[in-house]
Amino acid sequence: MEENRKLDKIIEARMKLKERFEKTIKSTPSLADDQPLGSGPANRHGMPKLPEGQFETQKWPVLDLGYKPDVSLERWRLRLDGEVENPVVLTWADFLALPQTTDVSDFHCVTTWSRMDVPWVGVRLLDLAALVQPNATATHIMCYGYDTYTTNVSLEEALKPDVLLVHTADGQPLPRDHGGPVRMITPQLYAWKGAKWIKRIEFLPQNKLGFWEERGYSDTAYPWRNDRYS
Ligand SMILES: Nc1nc2c(c(=O)[nH]1)N[C@H]1C(S)=C(S)[C@@H](COP(=O)(O)O)O[C@H]1N2
Ligand SMILES: [Mo]
Repeated sequence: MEENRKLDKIIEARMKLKERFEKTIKSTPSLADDQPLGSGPANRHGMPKLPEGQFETQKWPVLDLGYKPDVSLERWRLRLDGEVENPVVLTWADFLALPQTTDVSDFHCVTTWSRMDVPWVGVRLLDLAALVQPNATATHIMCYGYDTYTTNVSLEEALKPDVLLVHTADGQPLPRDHGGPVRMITPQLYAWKGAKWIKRIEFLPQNKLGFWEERGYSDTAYPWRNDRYS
């Protein structure tokens, strides 16, 4: 069946990508730091649940550039391009037809609040990358929001299984305030690395700074290193 072959191809491409980045992923700070900064029991990656300088909140504050784009599902598109074999533009139906991942993870904002154990549903960045097949020359991604926001992420961080493009949070469609219809989440990095209202992911042959990274935020953004500003 056509659908099965498509899925097999995604899985095969995903395994290849995983292999290519396995070593660098394993040595990234959020997995390999032997002296991570923070407190509380270990999270599922062995890091203290509450990173240094953070406090837990039950609320979910809203932070953005002040402009919240209103993107209908009919108009919504996600472009994946740049250093890839197979650039695509996905419609909402295309996006929902990709393998869906359910996960629970923590959300650490650089302004010091952490929202714990958020249930999410969405598509792994890894599965999107498997679909477009990054060239061997690709090292980073630049994510673009419908509001003109940009943020860059290295591929060894972006391809971790926790990194999702989510359309559902707390069992509800992702609210527009928080980046709905779809935003990215990066549980192992400060939350500004996850673009709300995401519309494009460009694979890059070298690093390039995004909106906040250009304005003095850390390029790497590791919560357990208190790595906030550069
Ligand atoms: N498109 C877009 N994404 C964005 C931002 C933004 O201004 N525009 N702000 C970032 C910052 S600084 C933070 S802390 C988080 C906040 O997400 P929240 O409003 O859902 O809490 O989104 C990040 N993603
Ligand atoms: Mo932020």
